[in-house]
Amino acid sequence: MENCIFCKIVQGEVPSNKVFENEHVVAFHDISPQAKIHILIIPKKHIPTMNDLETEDAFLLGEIHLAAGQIAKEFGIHESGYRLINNCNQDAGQVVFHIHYHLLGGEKLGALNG
Ligand code: IU
Repeated sequence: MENCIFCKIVQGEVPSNKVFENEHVVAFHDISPQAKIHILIIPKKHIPTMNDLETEDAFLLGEIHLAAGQIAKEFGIHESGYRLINNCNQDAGQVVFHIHYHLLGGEKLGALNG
């Protein structure tokens, strides 16, 4: 998609600090980390939000989870623990409308309910 920053990262038109890539998925360090380890995992396909997923895209969620597990292992946090979060639309704080999952870890994370 023409004006999507994450599509540009996928295409290599915008630089990123990539930690994982395969046929369907790319992962890179978040530019504004909210935890010691904060990595974004995205499908290469442009899908704006979770609401826009089609049945044919379902396997991408599996790819993202598999990538998350592999990345967590590489960063040595698969045993200590980590969080995988998707923000969908404004109330959740989504600002980039190319579906992405935040992998957060490397420290004790706060409870979701505060
Ligand atoms: P959100 O779920 O849409 O709120 O998350 C967007 C994230 O993308 C946010 O954590 C930003 O720091 C991050 N990000 C990035 O890593 N690189 C970019 O070029 C842009 C945003 I724009």
